[in-house]
Order: sequence, then C-alpha cells, then structure tokens
Amino acid sequence: TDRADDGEQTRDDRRAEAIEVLEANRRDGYTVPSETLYPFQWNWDSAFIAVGLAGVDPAAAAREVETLLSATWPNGLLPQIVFWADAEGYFPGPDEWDAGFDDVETSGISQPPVVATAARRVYETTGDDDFRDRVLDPLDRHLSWWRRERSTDGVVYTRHPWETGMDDSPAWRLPLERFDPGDVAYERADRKSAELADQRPTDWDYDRYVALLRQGREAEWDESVLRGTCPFRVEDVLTNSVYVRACEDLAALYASAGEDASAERWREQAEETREGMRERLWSDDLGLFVSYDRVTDEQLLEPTVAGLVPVFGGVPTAAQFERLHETLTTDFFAFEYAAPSYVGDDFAPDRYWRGPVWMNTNWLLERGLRRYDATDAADRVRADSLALCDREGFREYFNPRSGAGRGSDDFAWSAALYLAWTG
Ligand code: 9WN
Repeated sequence: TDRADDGEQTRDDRRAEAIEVLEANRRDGYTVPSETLYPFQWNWDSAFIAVGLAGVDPAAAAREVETLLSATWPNGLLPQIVFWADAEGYFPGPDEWDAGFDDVETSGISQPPVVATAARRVYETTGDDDFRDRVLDPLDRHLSWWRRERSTDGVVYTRHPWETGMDDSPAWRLPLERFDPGDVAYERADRKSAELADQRPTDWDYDRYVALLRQGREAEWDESVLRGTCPFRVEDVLTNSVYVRACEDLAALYASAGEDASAERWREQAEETREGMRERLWSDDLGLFVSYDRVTDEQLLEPTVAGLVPVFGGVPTAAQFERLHETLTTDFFAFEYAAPSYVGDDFAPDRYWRGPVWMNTNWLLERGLRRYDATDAADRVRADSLALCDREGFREYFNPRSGAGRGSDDFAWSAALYLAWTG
C-alpha cells in the first residue's frame, strides 16, 4: 500500500503542476500552447485545453471555448491561430497571413474542429444552459462551413498541412512533392536551438508551407478560388474523424436544448461523413484508415496514428475495427510507449509528427477505443500517456522508444489532457 500511496502522491503533485502550467500560459480569456514556441491562441489546442480545464476550472474552460468561437469568420471559418495580442518569436505572424475580419487578426486556415467536443464537455460538466445557447450558433456556422466550403459529399478536405494539425506527417510527402514552391524568402522563427532543429519540420517542408500560405493570401482566402487552384487538397483522416464527432456533439447540444430537427440534421451529417470515410478512406492493405488526395484521386498510403482516430467518431464498421485493432496492437504497440504518430519506413522518433508520441492524438484514440469497448488497448494508451508525463513533465511530444521528452516544455494540452485523464 505504501507503493500505491506514492503513486497517488506523484499523481496529485503532477496534477498541481498541470494546473500551474495552464495558469502560467493563460492570457486574457485564452491559453497559449507554449510560452516559448506558440505565443497566440491556437484552435484545437484551446479545445483540448478546455477539455482538461472543464474538470478543474469550468469557468476558465467556458471562456477558452467562447474566446475561440468569437474569432469565427463571417463565412464560418474558425481560424487555426488568433492573434489577440502581439508577441515575439513566431513566424508566420499576422502581417504574413493578412487574414481575419473587422479588427480580429487570424491565420487564413482552420484546424480539426475539436471545439464542438470541448463545448459539449463544458456544458455537461456545468449544466449551464446559457453557455450552451451561446455556443450553438457559432458551432453550427463553423461545422456548416466545412460542409459547404470544403466538401462535395460530406468528406471534408484540408488545404494546408498546418490545417491538419499534423504538419510534417509523412502522408503529406506525395502531395507536397508535386508542386514547386519557387523561391520563397522568409525566416524561420520556430527553431529556438540547434537541438530543437532536429525535432522540427525540415526546410523542404517549410518552403512548401510558406508557398501555400502565400498562394492563399494572393487569393484573399477565397474558398471558391482556392477550391480550383490550391495544389494541396487532402481529405485528412484525422480532421474527418474529428468532424464526425463534432457533428454528433453539436447534435447532442441541440437535443438538450429541445431543438430536435437541428439535432437530427447533424446526426445525419455525421452519418454521411462516416459512410464516405468507410468507402474512400479505408485501406484493406494497411488495415488502417488513410487520407485521400483530392488532386490526384488516390489514397495516401502511410501508417500514421491519424488512421486509428476514426474510432473517435465511431466510423469503423465491426469488420474494419477488428483489422484496426490488430494493426494497433501489432504496429503501434510495438514500441515502449504507445502510440507513435507514424510507424512507416521514414520513422523518426524525435521529429515532430514523424514518430513521436503526442498526448492529443493519444487522447482521441483512447476515447475512441472505449467507444468500441476495447478496454485493454484504451488502458494501455492512457497508462503510457500518464507514465510519459510523470517521468518527463508536460512536454510537447515524446520519443516512443526511450520516452524522452521532446519539443517545448510546459506544453498546455499535455497538462490539460493529464488532468482530463486523472480527474
Ligand atoms: C502550426 C500549436 C500547434 C499545434 C499543431 C502543431 C504545431 C504549428 C507550428 O503547433 O503547429 O500550426 O508552428 O508548427 O503541429 O498541431 O496546434 O501547438
């Protein structure tokens, strides 16, 4: 029992540290992902942060969600970054993006809409009907934007690797190889040290990120133009999984408000996207879901953790889940710590989305596994996640072999999801 007490003590200490990290990173109504690397409000970061805060400081969680939603563009795009205040040391900043509306400066792309799941969690923790009634409209406008501007048959596409949240995923290599970024002049501000350079995307990738950004700016972020001209149009499997879940969560919020017709409409939307994913995003060869290139009409056959995340939206059929579970336990449980972001030939255990374990994808995966009653697998993902943070602190990502912490420290969503898992 001494041992168990020690364990609990460590956990309590870590929870207190997690709360400190979130408080230190808090600004006026929102939380920055990392004070050193990402000094603005990020879309899906804020959503994960609100999920964690819901159990310890629901008022702050509600504010996090509402501050983010207040940056929804008139057309319904919810930006990847909101530049509420000036900050040094990040490229590309507001001038480079030249996007937003009124006096709200933002980037010109979005990110996976975890915000609907966060809003539902805040609502279910607080029971605050006023909060629910305030978020329904912006959530509806945002999820409608994905459907209207970014899909033809319910499966949504992304038009920038940053929009997927998994910037340098090996799955984007083929689509990025296809176009010539030309001579792009810019200065990176995301590598704070020589050591960090090996843990961040390469210059080859960055040239293409910046070229895509400048093409979007040139088109004044007009979706109807970019739909035809943007060279990177990818149906990202993670974004779609999160989108399905977002539609379900919005439906649940509508149902609790007694708006049954709207609830039904969003449940149908979730099902339409699920069906499209089962058909076009499933690879029988890999036993995994994959992303799909809209430009060349082909699957991007790379084994990334994103391909497991459809469980979060209840996407896999029973037969698909059986295969998926096998792939998970064989390939993604093959390292000391689950679940690496990528397990293919270019596996790079320290570099960003090319191998390291991230807390947010682990959380999406763990929640989804529970949905399929895969308790052992879910328990392993949770236990590994907690062990990594217990050992290394709230790092941005972790080497799946050694467990060593990588990227930023005091990283907000790692702290927040630790709270969500241990609350
Ligand atoms: C660009 C903030 C964000 C995360 C992304 C992660 C990283 C940004 C960057 O940091 O991306 O959005 O500058 O590398 O890839 O998932 O939201 O934490």
